[in-house]
Amino acid sequence: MANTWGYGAMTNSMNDIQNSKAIIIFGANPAVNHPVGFQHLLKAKERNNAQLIVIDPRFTKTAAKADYYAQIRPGTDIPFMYGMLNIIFKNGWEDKEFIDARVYGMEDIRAEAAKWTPEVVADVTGVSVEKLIQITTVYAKNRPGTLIWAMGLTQHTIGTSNTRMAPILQLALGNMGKAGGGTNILRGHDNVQGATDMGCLSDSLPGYYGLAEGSWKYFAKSWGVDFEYLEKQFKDKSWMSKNGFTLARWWAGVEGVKNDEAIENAGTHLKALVVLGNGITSIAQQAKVKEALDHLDLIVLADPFVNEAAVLTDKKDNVFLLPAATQFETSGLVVATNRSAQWRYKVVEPLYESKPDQEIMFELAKRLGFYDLYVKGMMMEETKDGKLQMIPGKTTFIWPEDACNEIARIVKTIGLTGWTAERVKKHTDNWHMFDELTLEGTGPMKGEYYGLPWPCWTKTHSGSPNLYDTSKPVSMGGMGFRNNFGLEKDGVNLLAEKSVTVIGSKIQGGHAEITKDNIEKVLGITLSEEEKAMMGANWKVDNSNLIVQKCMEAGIAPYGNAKARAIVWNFPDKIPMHREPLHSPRPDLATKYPAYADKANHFRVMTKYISVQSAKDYSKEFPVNLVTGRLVNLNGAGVENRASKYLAALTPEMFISFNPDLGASLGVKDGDMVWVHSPEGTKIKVKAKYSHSVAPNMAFMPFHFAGHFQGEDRTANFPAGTKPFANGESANTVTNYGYDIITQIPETKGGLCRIEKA
Ligand SMILES: Nc1nc2c(c(=O)[nH]1)N[C@H]1C(S)=C(S)[C@@H](COP(=O)(O)OP(=O)(O)OC[C@H]3O[C@@H](n4cnc5c(=O)[nH]c(N)nc54)[C@H](O)[C@@H]3O)O[C@H]1N2
Ligand SMILES: Nc1nc2c(c(=O)[nH]1)N[C@H]1C(S)=C(S)[C@@H](COP(=O)(O)OP(=O)(O)OC[C@H]3O[C@@H](n4cnc5c(=O)[nH]c(N)nc54)[C@H](O)[C@@H]3O)O[C@H]1N2
Ligand SMILES: [Mo]
Repeated sequence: MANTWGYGAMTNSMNDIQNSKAIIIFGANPAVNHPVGFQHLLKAKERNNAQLIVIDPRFTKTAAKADYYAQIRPGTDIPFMYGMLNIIFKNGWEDKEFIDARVYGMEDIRAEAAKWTPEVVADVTGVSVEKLIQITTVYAKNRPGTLIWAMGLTQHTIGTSNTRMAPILQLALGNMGKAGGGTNILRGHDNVQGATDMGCLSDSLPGYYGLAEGSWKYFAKSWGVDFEYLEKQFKDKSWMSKNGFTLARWWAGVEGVKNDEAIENAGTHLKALVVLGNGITSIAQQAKVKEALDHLDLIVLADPFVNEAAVLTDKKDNVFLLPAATQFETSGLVVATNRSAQWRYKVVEPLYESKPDQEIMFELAKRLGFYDLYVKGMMMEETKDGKLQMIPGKTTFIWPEDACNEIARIVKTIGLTGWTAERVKKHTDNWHMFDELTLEGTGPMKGEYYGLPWPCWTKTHSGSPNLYDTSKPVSMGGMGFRNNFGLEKDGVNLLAEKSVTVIGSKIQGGHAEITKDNIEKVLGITLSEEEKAMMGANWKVDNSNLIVQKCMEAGIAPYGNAKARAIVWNFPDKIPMHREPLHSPRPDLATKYPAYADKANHFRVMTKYISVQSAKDYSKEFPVNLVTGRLVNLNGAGVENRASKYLAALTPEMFISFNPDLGASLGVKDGDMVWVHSPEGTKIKVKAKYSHSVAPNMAFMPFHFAGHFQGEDRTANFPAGTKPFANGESANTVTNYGYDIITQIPETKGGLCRIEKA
């Protein structure tokens, strides 16, 4: 998400969940996918008598530990949450004071919630009236409550709306900005938070700076590179600020791929694919992915294992496997799910001829002729007067320390200024000196929180363990909500009300984000001419750091103190609205809650919604609701683990699990081979596995397998000696078409399929 803070970042921490009185989980299965972190939830139950509530279409291992469980129909979490709000508002259980002082637009939410009576919700979600009332009552009466979500909410055409709805529920209950509360989004891969923060996204520069010209100019300056040089790398200037392709849809940009999905790519096509750290078979629409791979001029796969893209494609020339080193063979800063930094030390030198990723990228930059510019920023520093210079006497860089210091120097939006390599190493080395519950340090680490969770505003700042907590001074991680969307909207104040003062702040109530223009007025200070000369235009692009420094002196967060927005006026749905999945088992509801209008040029690709949904009643031919997800012994595309004899032995074959009742009606026995057909006309051959955890009209598949494609065993394509111990069809060959309207994440949870005995 381009404008994150709340979309993709955990507001509190796994540890802080031990402070919760209630834990509600929408679409996450931490017992399986975050088993180490799950221990904090179990401790919350044991020590705090926390009520654990799980909302999931499957009775998961997490659900097995829950006090309350609701078997929801995939893609109907918005109705479920509106149903909760309906009950909350009807009983006056909302936190009125919090809403009035800190939330914008709750009235519109209240009006929408009024439509979602428990009876309407029961019809749409499949969860009974009694269960909805019971869960809502338990959650509302046990505060603070934390709300956890993961891929069960995001992987839908309405994924973004889902991830807005959940914080709105928390805001209504006053559960934000508190220990034991918050929205705790369980991040996926190791360091995925760091990867997102660094802008591994096609719509933003690092640190969520976006792609506006001002952002490019700030980075050009901070990297010591001419803006004009960067501009020249694009076809014309306008392309600098346009989103690129996404991981989900790059295949549509390859020449020769048959599709009717118009692309907007400056009149050209993609010809080469370089992959560092993606399994490729984890992408939806594998038949399209394969077609694209076959049509590329060049494929480079840098991976410690054989990337199965090479097995999937029929392309014989210009496919290169580069041996990338693993995380154990390199070092650096990684970011945990709660925004904490940790240092990772190298365990062994890179084995054989493998190279760590940065060296592969350096070599590539050398061949492409921009290596000097690529590494220059690591040898620069800010001078006292807010200018930038090459560090005197420095002729080379030390990896990865200088890279971390460069990031700390430049990325101010999320407050990485305090993340110097030296400080982060000190935290990791002294991790035993931090409290498990509060993350606070003792002894030499006193006054800091473990891993300096961002925002870590200055080189001496404590880090911020719980976002939006006004009960702590800013110097110890306190802050209000961010002021990112102006001071008022249609005459309504967007800043926090007078009652919301961050402890120790010189300013009472809400205030704007701080710029060079407003700093004197907002902080009530007078700047010297010298200070004015060195100060950047606003806190995000202020190389002198003077704005942040003045804010710290005044006890305020530089990003302002505003209201959280329940209404996002620049999104297609201003408040979250229910829309049925494109392939819905309830066509009657698809008419009532239709998908979005088709969207041209969505990350450069025409993306279809209503035209797919309204084309026909898919549920007749494809009556089974399909959910995909994870297993504990396998990860992602799965090649890493299937290459381990012992992990592979736990699930030696790809399977589809469904209820014995469905099995009986299909005439399929446990262990039979079946064909799974998709509405796109693709099919996979997998083993049937009975399971009572899945509702009778549903099926579940893991997406960790590859090597087979639509019934064909392609594993002969593995170079000698590299074939994994377990191989099979990728679930993504039959996951249905559908992409989120904002992020373009594929709708891999909640499509339709038909199962037939093979
Ligand atoms: N062992 C293991 N651990 C992993 C991973 C792995 O591959 N293997 N992957 C890592 C990564 S990258 C990630 S992103 C995380 C993901 O972690 P999770 O999000 O926990 O993973 P999933 O199993 O994909 O989905 C979670 C649950 O969402 C449910 N669900 C599906 N549709 C819906 C819906 O519409 N509503 C609701 N309420 N629930 C729904 C599914 O039944 C499933 O139980 O796990 C990380 N941890
Ligand atoms: N149907 C369905 N599809 C899904 C999902 C789902 O729930 N259902 N979940 C989605 C989600 S949330 C995610 S995150 C993706 C995950 O899918 P992928 O991003 O494909 O995840 P991994 O399998 O972890 O892929 C990582 C690849 O990087 C390689 N690798 C490991 N370490 C290194 C390294 O240090 N350097 C380099 N260069 N390579 C390395 C591994 O060998 C592997 O090939 O799948 C997505 N796809
Ligand atoms: Mo993920």
